[in-house]
This record gives sequence, C-alpha cells and structure tokens, in this order.
Amino acid sequence: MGAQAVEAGLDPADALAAMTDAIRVIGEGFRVGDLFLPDLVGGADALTAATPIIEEEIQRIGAKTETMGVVVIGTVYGDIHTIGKTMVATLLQAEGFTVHDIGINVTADEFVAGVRKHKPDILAMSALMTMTAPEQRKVVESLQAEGLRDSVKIMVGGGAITQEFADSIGADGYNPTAPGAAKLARTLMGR
Ligand code: B12
Repeated sequence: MGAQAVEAGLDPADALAAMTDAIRVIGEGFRVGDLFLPDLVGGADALTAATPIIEEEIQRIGAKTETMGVVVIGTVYGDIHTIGKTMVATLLQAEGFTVHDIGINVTADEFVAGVRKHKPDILAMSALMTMTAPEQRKVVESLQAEGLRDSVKIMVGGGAITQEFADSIGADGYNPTAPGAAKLARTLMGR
C-alpha cells in the first residue's frame, strides 16, 4: 500500500490521511458487525507496514536539515494501539524534529526514564482508550514528583483524548490530528 502510494506520486501527507480514514471505516465496520477481527487486524497490519515506506518518502522529498527540537513519544501503559502514535512520530520527523519513539504500552516510569535519557524538548503521549487515558495524568504526576515537569513541554492526543481532558491534566497542548500535532510541536517550540 505504501509503495503503491509512493509510485503513484501521491502527496505522502494525503496518503497518511487516507490510511487514517480507511482504518476508521474498517473499525466502524467491525463495530457494527459488517467486518470481522481478521479484517481489522489485517487492516492495522497493512497500515503499520505502509507507514515506514511513506515516512521514507516524506524524508526524501522534505529532508529538513535544521533541527527543530527533540521529542520523546509513546503510547501509554495498557494501550497497544500504535498507528496514530507512529503517524505523529513520522510527521514530527518530517517537520525536522529528532524523535525517539519509545513504543507502546509504556509505563509512567518508562516515560520518566525516557525524559531523563533523551532530555527532550517535548514529551508526546498517545491514548486510544477511555481506560488508558488516565495514564497520561499519571505520567504528568510522575514527572512532577521527579522534579522534571518543568523541563519538558507535554502534548497529548489519541482517540480517547479531548482538549478538556488535556487541560485537566495540565498538558501544554492537544491536537486531534497528526498534521495538527506537528504544527502544535512547532508552536510549543516558539516557532
Ligand atoms: C486498529 C484498532 C485496533 C488494532 C490496533 C493495531 C495497532 N497495531 O495499532 C487492534 C485490533 C490490535 C486493537 C485492539 C484493541 N482495541 Co482497538 N481499535 C482500532 C481502531 C479500529 C483504529 C485505531 C487506529 O489505528 N486509528 C487510526 C489512527 C491514525 O488514529 P488515532 O490513533 O486516533 O491517531 C490520530 C489522532 O488521534 C492523532 N494522535 C494520535 N496520537 C497522538 C499523540 C499526540 C501527542 C497528538 C497531539 C495527536 C495524536 O493523530 C493520529 C492521526 O490523525 C479503533 C477505532 C477508532 N475509531 O479509532 C479501535 C479502538 C481504539 N479499540 C478499542 C478497543 C476497546 C480495543 C481492545 C480492548 C479490543 C479488545 N476487546 O480486545 C484492544 C485493546 C488492546 C490494548 N490493550 O490496547 C476501542 C476503544 C474504546 C474506548 N474508547 O475505550 C476503539 C475506539 C474501538 C471501539 N469503537 O470500541 N484495536
């Protein structure tokens, strides 16, 4: 899918947006019973495989030399959804950020360790489920407890997150889309 999009000369940002729409349609089909688990898992696998190819294309055509800043990104503990987080990481890289993707199912302690290790300008967290959204609050509190909260800007997103929730946990920013996340990161850097 990714290679075909590149060969067809599609704008990679449009390709990512189309992939987002596609998995949401598949998810809705699964929810109402028109599609089945293999459809959902197959769709998710196709997107996970396509993303690095599109990422490469974004870097090929956009290659920015200036470093905008450092970002640590991950999906919170208890949550294995990876697609949106990876898209955000991809577009942040395209925007010129150095991105350390610390993966999925990341505990608060692991986020704190990631901040200590990479000393990012921005910590970005994704959560797709109402049950895992509170983990973002836990990470903010852990950073506070470790005296690291003021060393980093925090941005949050993922299907389960709203602006209201982001405000309630004291995050510095929220955006519902991956291109919006990249713009938000620039703004947080004062650019
Ligand atoms: C694909 C999918 C899966 C795949 C995941 C594959 C993978 N490798 O990621 C599989 C099948 C494994 C899966 C499993 C489960 N899933 Co699921 N899944 C989905 C589905 C259909 C799509 C998610 C997705 O990839 N969306 C596309 C991406 C691009 O969107 P996104 O992640 O929201 O990201 C965008 C923005 O939010 C934003 N963004 C994302 N991160 C960040 C971060 C920052 C900082 C910023 C600024 C922005 C930002 O940018 C992205 C691009 O625009 C959704 C339905 C939906 N409508 O979202 C359900 C959904 C998220 N899943 C759900 C559930 C319940 C589960 C399971 C518990 C199911 C089960 N009973 O086993 C398990 C969870 C296991 C776990 N512990 O995590 C529920 C969550 C309900 C809730 N609100 O709590 C949903 C909403 C389905 C539903 N309607 O019930 N799932």
